Amino acid sequence: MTSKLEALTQWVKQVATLTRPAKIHWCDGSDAEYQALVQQMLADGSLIELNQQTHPGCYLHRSDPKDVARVEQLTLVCHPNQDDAGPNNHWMDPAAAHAKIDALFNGCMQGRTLYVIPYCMGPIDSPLSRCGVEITDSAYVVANMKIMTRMGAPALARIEREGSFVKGLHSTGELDPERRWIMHFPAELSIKSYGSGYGGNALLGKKCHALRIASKQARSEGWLAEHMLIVGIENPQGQTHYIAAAFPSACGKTNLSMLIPPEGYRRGGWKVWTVGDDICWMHPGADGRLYAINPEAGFFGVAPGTSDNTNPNAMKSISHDTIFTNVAVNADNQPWWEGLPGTPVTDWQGRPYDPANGPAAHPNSRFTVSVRQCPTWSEMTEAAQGVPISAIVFGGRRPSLLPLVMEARDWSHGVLMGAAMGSETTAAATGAVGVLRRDSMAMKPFCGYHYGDYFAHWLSFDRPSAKLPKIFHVNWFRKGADGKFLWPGFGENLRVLEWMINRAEGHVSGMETPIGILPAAGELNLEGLKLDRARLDALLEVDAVGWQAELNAIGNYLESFAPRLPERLRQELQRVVEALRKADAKLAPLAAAAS
Ligand code: OXD
Ligand code: MN
Repeated sequence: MTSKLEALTQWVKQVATLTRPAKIHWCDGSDAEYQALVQQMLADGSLIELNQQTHPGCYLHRSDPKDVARVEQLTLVCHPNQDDAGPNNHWMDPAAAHAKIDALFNGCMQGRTLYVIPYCMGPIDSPLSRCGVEITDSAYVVANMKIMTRMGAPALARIEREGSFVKGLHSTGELDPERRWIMHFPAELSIKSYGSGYGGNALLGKKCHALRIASKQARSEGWLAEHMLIVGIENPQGQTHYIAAAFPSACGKTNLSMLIPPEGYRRGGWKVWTVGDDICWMHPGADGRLYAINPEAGFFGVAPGTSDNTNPNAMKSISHDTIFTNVAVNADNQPWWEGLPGTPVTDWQGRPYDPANGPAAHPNSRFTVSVRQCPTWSEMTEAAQGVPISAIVFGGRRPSLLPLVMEARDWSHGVLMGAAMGSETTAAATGAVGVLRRDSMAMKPFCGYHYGDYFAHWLSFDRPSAKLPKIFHVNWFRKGADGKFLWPGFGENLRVLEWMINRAEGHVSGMETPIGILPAAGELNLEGLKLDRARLDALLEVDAVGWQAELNAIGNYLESFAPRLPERLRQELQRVVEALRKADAKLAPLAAAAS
């Protein structure tokens, strides 16, 4: 088959000449095609059938044990000019990069099928959506792309109409970590990925296209491509506010996007609507507000820790028609991971479970499932114009210092809060876990260009005609002296989101502090929550001495983006430093008590 679009046909031919596949398959995205691929993978062992009585349509894929997470050191952004990549990216000269990776692609698909996957990121008829074509030799990638994107015939029709698309070339190669690269060429709107079958490295629509390439496109076209969930909060009056929230990988974006309101809120008529759990594209609308779409059609969620206690909606979503990767199984051949009741019998590598080998499920094991299977799925995920955003939230895992919630005084301060974000590392990327690292806007692994230019782009949205959302910073992970989390998290986070909405609507006034606006006494609804005064004080404490050190560290970090660090951000930091200096050396705990 060929395409009406000559550029696409030519590119597929060129790739086939280089990679020499046995067969070429153009994906139509149909259910029949998906089922045929599943049967083929069951036959060749790349998928294992799970218990079809308890989990109909669910399968397990075990990856190569050395191919289980994103690999940041092998992920390159190849701008013609190295300075444009910034210190936040690994860079290689585009010509050298092409030569290096094309040598690996040479003949790599011999005996394999080359799949052509046309896909659309975002609702198929939305002007905010963007299309791409991924070429891969992995049936597992095709099956995942079918769930994660709008893939197949309708996407191809749009690509042929528009004439432009992001080109992504992927081969699992030999899965040899020594022969692995994930390369981005933003100026050419292209991606080349070799040697990994792992989600973020191989499902090119996700991190590679929807974040690294799209962030660069967004900068030139005046929008934002962000590592954010999108959640709708409907109040008892039937009004829905949409919130976009950025957290680093494996910090609970999926849980927050589909949270279950606490009992009292549920009874009162509050509802939560899930639009997306990982990526958000935001465009200024004609009315000056920011409108967001979720470019994805599925969740590629972290399995461990997901349970009926932490995320019942995710559990319902993945009870059927789900691909699991690197989870364990129990005696009844059901998927199992740490945090679920029961015991595993076979670990993620297919060995009889032995605690001496570590966790039964890989800490970065995943589920791939359509967003439509989520009980809180919002019809607005299909809205061509997107949803208006009332609040932007930044957050990370911070065991100390950062309060439960604080609001930026204005947009510049909010951009500073995002730029200053830090979090303890997780298993979503290779490397040490639990180390504090700065991760501006949770985009450290995903911003396709220089962070200094990216901060300037964020600041540029602050125009006279703009009606921008308020910006907040949250920390669900603050710990007490006993080393335990102070805040219960999960569904209770709605209490904090309600405060944000009340702030956005002007119903509460908050309390100014040097670091931002915190909830004033009585403004957080704590009804029905067992949280004593001392814990609340600890959650909202502003430790001036600790903050001085923090602001110092933020300043040093931001200066690593000089000379491209916007002066406005430097001034904003200076303003906070001054405000803190004027405040008492050790502020009395700024408590907001429940009324
Ligand atoms: C993800 C990640 O897979 O951020 O979403 O690593
Ligand atoms: Mn992510």
